[in-house]
Amino acid sequence: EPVPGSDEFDDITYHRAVDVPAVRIAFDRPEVRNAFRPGTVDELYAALDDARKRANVGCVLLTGNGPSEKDGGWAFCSGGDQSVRGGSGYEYRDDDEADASDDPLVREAKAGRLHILEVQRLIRFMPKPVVAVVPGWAVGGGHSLHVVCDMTLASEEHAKFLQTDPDVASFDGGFGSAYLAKQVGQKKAREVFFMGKTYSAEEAVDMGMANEAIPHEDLEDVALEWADEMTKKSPTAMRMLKYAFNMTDDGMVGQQVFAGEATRLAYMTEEAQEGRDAFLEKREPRFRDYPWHY
Ligand code: 1HA
Repeated sequence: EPVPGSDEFDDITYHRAVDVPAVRIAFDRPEVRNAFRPGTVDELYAALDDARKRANVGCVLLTGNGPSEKDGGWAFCSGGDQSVRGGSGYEYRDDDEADASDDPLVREAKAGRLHILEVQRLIRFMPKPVVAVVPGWAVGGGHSLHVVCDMTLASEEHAKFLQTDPDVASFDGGFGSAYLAKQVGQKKAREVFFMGKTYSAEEAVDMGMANEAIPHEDLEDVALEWADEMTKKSPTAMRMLKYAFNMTDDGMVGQQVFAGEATRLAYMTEEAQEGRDAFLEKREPRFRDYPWHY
């Protein structure tokens, strides 16, 4: 069922599963293979952030609606909308208020955006699994999005994985390429970017960048089954595992995110509460009452 308020979205749809504590967020521009413009990215960020904050959501399914009414083609996402790409990024074309502003900084602020990278970070750091459900093309910045998701399920018949970044003079030098190399190995990742070949669902699975190729008509049902399975597990264990998987690749930020969860757990102990109580009661903490565990 639609999440309340989601009818305000133009470029995405946002639904909550009925029997599973999961949500489905979908690009909804099938006529352009679900390319994203700045407004799409804003909406995607808002929906993902909403899902992040909901304690009754344990899994996010990220997908693309389809097929295209024009030609029946399916897509997960074809990356940045090249028709609104300006001198320095992807531009809002309907920001009349900014256009009319006397303040050059306000006019400038509507210029090019590359804020899909903020969406990538949100997916990376949110404490629950995000699954890319790929019903068709995953291309350019859309390919990078599937790479950063925790897992990828792909339509056996229609999924196609392609990196066009250097064809359009763009480059995702972060998760899209370097993290891809962790998944498929350096030689193969360089092939993906340097050769721009198209890979099927089965090839993506063999390479290690997708989890399973699934018959197209079953794709959404299987994605829900995966969400059902994952959301039966311990939320704390799942969160710690996601951050543990991330940590070695994310440097000090990875350590910070993982350690933040450790701190949260530590706050739940009596020992931590004694620290708080001692401060509030203006007395020495009685930490000698607590064991040095081994
Ligand atoms: O790399 C980054 C970034 C890196 C760092 C930081 C930020 C980043 C942000 C974005 C990106 C990028 O995404 S760069 C890469 C941008 N994307 C592309 O280069 C993909 C362009 N599209 C295609 O190569 C092909 O359209 C396709 C392989 C996805 C599908 O081919 P197909 O099935 O033959 O369909 P096609 O006829 O080409 O497309 C259907 C319609 O969708 C066309 O419109 P129509 O002629 O019907 O009016 C087509 O123009 C439109 N379309 C497809 N993709 C895009 C698009 N329109 C705008 N932007 C698109 N990305």
